Amino acid sequence: MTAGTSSDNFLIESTEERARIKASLTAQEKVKLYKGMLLTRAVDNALKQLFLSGDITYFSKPFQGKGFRSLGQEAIYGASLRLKTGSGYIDNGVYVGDFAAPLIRDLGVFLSMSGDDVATAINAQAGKSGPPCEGRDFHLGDFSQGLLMAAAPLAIATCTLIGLALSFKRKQESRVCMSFIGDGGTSLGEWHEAINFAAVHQLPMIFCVENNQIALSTPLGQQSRARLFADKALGYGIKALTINGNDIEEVASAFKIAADRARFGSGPVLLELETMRMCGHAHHDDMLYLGKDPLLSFAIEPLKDKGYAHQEQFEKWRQLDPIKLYEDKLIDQGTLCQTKAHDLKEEAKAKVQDAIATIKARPWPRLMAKDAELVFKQPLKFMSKQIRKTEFNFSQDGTNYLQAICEGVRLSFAKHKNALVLGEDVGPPYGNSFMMFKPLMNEYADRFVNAPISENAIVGACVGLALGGMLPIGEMQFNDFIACAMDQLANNAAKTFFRLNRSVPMVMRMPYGGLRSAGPYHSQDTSSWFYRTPGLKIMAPSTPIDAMLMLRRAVDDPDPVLFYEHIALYRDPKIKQDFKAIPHHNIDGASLVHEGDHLSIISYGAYVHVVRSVAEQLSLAHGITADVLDLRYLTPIDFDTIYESIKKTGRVLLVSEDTRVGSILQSIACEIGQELFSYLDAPVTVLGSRNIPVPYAPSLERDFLPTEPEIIDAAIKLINF
Ligand SMILES: Cc1ncc(C[n+]2csc(CCOP(=O)(O)OP(=O)(O)O)c2C)c(N)n1
Repeated sequence: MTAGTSSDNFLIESTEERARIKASLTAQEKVKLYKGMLLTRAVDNALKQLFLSGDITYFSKPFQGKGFRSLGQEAIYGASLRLKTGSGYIDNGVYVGDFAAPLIRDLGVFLSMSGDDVATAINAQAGKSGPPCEGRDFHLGDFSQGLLMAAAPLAIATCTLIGLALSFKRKQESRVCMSFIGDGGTSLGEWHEAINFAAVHQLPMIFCVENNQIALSTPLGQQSRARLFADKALGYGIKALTINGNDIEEVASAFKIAADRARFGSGPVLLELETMRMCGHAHHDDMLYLGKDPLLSFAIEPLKDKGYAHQEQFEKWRQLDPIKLYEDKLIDQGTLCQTKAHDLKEEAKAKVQDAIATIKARPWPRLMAKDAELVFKQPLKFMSKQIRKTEFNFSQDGTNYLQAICEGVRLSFAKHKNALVLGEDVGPPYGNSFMMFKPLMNEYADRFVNAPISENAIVGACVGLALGGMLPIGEMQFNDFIACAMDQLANNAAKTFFRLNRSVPMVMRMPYGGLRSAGPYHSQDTSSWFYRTPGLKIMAPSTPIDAMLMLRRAVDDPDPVLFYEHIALYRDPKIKQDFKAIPHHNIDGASLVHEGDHLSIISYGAYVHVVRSVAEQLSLAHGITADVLDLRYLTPIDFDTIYESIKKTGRVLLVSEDTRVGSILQSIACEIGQELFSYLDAPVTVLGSRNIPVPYAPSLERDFLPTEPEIIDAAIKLINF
C-alpha cells in the first residue's frame, strides 16, 4: 500500500474484491483452512467427551469442567489466515503481530493463531497446571501469540482491545486488533462504548459479530430490532459488511480487506458473520437445545424433535455445515480427495488424543504464593518497620494539592515517553474539568487524550494501553462514575495479572470526597468498593507533597493503582506546601502526623486534617494526647505502623468520611481486634458517615459527615472507658 492511496481502495463491500482474494488462495492455504476446521471440530468433540466421561479426575472424583462448544462455527478459523499472526511475528521473543480477543465460540480463532495449540485448548477446560493460565480460569488465550484471554462478561476484551489498538496507533505500528462478539453480546453497553471509542479515534480494529441466530436461549428478535447487525455500524460512522460466516474463504477474505483498511489508517470495520450455533450454549445445554447429547463425529446430526433449537432453521444451516461445504468444494476442485480427507480427519483425532493424554498426566495446580503475589506483578511493601513522622509544614506561598497532581503528571511525562492521560475533557483546551492540566496543554497537548463519555471504554482502554506498552493515567471525572465502569475495573483491570500473568501498569485517578455540598453523585468515597477487590492498589494522599510523590510512584508501579485525590483539598489554601521539602520526604507507608500517648486516631484523605485539628483540641482542652496516623495507602494497609502506635496507646479511633457500614476502617478495626486484643484498653471504635447517600444541602451534609465535636466525644469516651 502506498501513502496517499484513498481508503476507498479498500472496498470492504465489494464482492469482486473478496473474489479476487479467494482466487489468490494457494492449495496449501486451502488445505490449511480445511485442516483447521477439522481440528476445531475434533477438539470440540473431545471437550464434550471429557465433560461426559469424567476422564479427568480430582482425588478420584470426575471433574467435568466448564466449557463451551463451537459446533457449526468452525469457519471462524479462517479469520486470521491473511493477517499478521503466528510464529513469523515473534521478534526476539516478543510478539509483534495482530491481536484477537476470541470468545467462547471462537475455538477456531484460538487454534489458528496459536499454531494449533490443542493441548492448551483442552487444558483450559481441564484446569490442570500449565497454559493457558495454570487452572485459574477456564477461558482461552495466549498473550504471547496475540490472543487476549476471553472473559465471561462478554465485552470485556473488546474494551481492552481498543486500548491495545490505540497503543499500536500511537506507536505507529502496523498492527490490527480483532474483537469477536455474538449477536447477544452486541446488546452490551461496553461493546457500543468500544466501537464508538474506536470510531472516534479511527483505531485499527475489526469488530466481528458472529450472528449465530441465538444467544443462549434468546432468539434474534428479542435481542435487537436492527435488520442486520451490520446496520448498527451506521450509527458509529464506520463501514460494515454482512457475509456468510460458514464460508471459510469468504471469512478469510473479508478479514483481510478489513485488516488492510485498518492498517492503512481508515479506521474500524464491523463484520457480521451469519452462521448458526449447532450445539447447546454449553455442554450441559446440549440436551435442552438438541434434545439429546450429540454423537461426536465430524458430521452434524439432524435435530430431534425435543430440543429448543428451531427445527427448520437448524436443518437449513445443517446443510451449510462449513466443513462439509468446504470439503465438497475442495474435492470438486481437485485440491483434496476422499482418501486424503479421511486421513486428515484421523490425523486431527490423533492429535487431540495425544493432547488429552498429556493433560491427564499433568498435576493439579496449587495456590502456593502469597495472595498479593498472585494478583500483583510487584506487591507494595513498606520498607520501614518504624513509625514515620511527617511534619506537614504548610506554607501560604506553597503549591496546592491540585497543582501538585499536575506536577506529578508533568514529571511522569518527562520521565516516561510512553505515559499519557486518558479521560473525559482532559485534552486541550480544558485540561480536565478542574482545569488541572491547563499548564501542560502546550507542552504536552498530544499526551492528553480525550475520551467519549464512556467510563468502561476509558478503563478498558487503560488496560489495553498498559498491555500495549504504554503507561496510561486514566481519569474518572468524578470517582462516583466508576460505577459505570465496574466491569472493566473489577473484572478486567483487577483480574488481568491473575489470569494472564501480565503486568498492567495503569493509574486511575479518582477525584472524590465530600465537604463541598456536591450531592450524591460528586461526593462519595468509593474506595471501600475496591478494597475488597483483589488486584487493585489504592492510594489516598492527604497533602500536596504526598500527592505529587505518590502519583509518580503510582505511574512507576507495574500494577493497576486507584489514586484517590480529595476534591476538597484541590485548592485548599491552608494545606499548601513548599516543595523544597521534597528531598527529605518519605512516602513509605502510613505516616504519623501528630504525636501523643493516650490514643491512636487513624484516618486518610481530607479527614486527616479534621482529626489533626481534633487532636490539637483534645490536647489543649482535655489534656489528651493522640497519635494521628495518615494511612496514605488503602491497599495494602500499613498494619505494622498501625499496630506499633496502638501498642503504645492501647486505644484506637478510626475516622473517615466514608459511610461507616462496610468501610475500609471497619475492616481494619476487625484486624486490630483480632491481632491486638491483649493490648487494648477500650473497644476499637470506628466513626464514619451515616448509611445514606451523600446529601446535597450543606446542612444535610454536615448532619451526614462525622463532625469535630462528635470525634472529640468519641475520643473522650474511649479514654474514660
Ligand atoms: C455480561 C454477561 N452477561 C451474561 C452472560 C451469560 N451468558 C454467557 S453466554 C450468553 C449468551 C451469549 O450469546 P451471544 O453473544 O449471541 O453468543 P453465543 O453464545 O451465541 O456465541 C450469556 C447470556 C455473560 N457471560 N456475560
